[in-house]
Amino acid sequence: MHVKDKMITVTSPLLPDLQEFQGLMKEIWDSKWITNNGSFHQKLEAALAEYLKVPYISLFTNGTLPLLTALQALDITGEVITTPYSFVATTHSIWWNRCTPVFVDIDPSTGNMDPERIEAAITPRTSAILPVHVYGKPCDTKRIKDIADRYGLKVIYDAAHAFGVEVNGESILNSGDLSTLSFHATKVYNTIEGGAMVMHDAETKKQIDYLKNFGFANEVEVVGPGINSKMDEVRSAYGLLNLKQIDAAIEARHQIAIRYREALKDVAGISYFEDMPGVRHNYSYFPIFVDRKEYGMTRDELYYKMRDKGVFGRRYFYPLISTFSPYNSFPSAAPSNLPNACRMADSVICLPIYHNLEEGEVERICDIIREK
Ligand code: T4K
Repeated sequence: MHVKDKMITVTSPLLPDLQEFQGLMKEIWDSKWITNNGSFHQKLEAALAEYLKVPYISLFTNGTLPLLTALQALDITGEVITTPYSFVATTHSIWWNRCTPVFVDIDPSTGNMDPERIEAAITPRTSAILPVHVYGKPCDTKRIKDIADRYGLKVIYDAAHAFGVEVNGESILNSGDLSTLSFHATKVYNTIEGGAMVMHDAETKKQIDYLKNFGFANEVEVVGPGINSKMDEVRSAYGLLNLKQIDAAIEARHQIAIRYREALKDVAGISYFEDMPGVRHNYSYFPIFVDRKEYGMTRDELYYKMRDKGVFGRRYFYPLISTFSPYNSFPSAAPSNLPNACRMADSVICLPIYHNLEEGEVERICDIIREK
């Protein structure tokens, strides 16, 4: 198929070498140990803790359950301050814990929750802040910590997009009380479905490990209202293999981001984020923002034009979570409270970016955006 005709999707999964994977499957078949904290699970936890530069990590079966479990483990009640500019799982985790999400606006220069807005949203019912490092761009963790400390609030970071992101050599995942990751097929690092929680101490890891296994501390003792959210051996083995190629995959994405920025820098009405100083980015997404007046076309006109030509970007994160039921009836969901988030959601297109997106494909995407 000619590059011109090929359908290009927003992402494409990083896959381990099939033969190597089959070799590990043989080991699992021989051992007959296929889930419940098996040896591949233990190896992957150790390898990820080292790669991610975090003291403790607990694997999960996806990126939603560690969010639910984090709120549960920290006994969060009442109101949780969060961002409307994320994937809906962020807010659902609050709702599933019978808490009330309180939306605050984002900083347009990062897409992340604006710390300025957090303090004004705190009430006597607030018990936690749940920010998202959206697109893997680090939140202002220092200011968020300062506010949380002053008001005695817990901080749980939804770091679903932030695999491998570092600030001045330190993992972003060490911020807050707990951080959660997604290893879904569409993420920079994937275990097909999968996720994890990062914590600071061994005691918390023990509690979380109990909670993800129904609360069992041993054969006869249940220490809390746990759930089943364990990762199995097959996906742990797959994850170990993918970890070997993650640095190369992130570098390939970096090169694609450089090409996009170079090709789009003179297109009036199209903007994008630059790298942040001191940050090791993971280039998990490449959002562009369309200014209708300057570009001469609406975001949706460009989005559908790209689709017509076989380029399937995505409008992450449109619509805002705050527009979905049941959240849209909350006072904090009013568009007047969230002008920056509304503007970003209405102008964003995430362009295709993945480890083996070819140079010619990037050119083809940029040509579509450049031609009017
Ligand atoms: N917090 C945040 C901030 C999140 O972004 C997410 C998930 C979560 C929490 C929850 O984590 P998980 O429980 O999902 O682990 C995707 C993902 O399903 C979701 O994981 C992700 N965020 C969200 C932003 O995007 P869709 O519905 O947009 O994906 P889908 O199926 O349309 O796939 C997009 C493109 O990827 C396809 O057009 C082609 C490609 N693709 C996809 C899959 C699944 C493949 O090439 N192969 C595949 O197997 O939600």
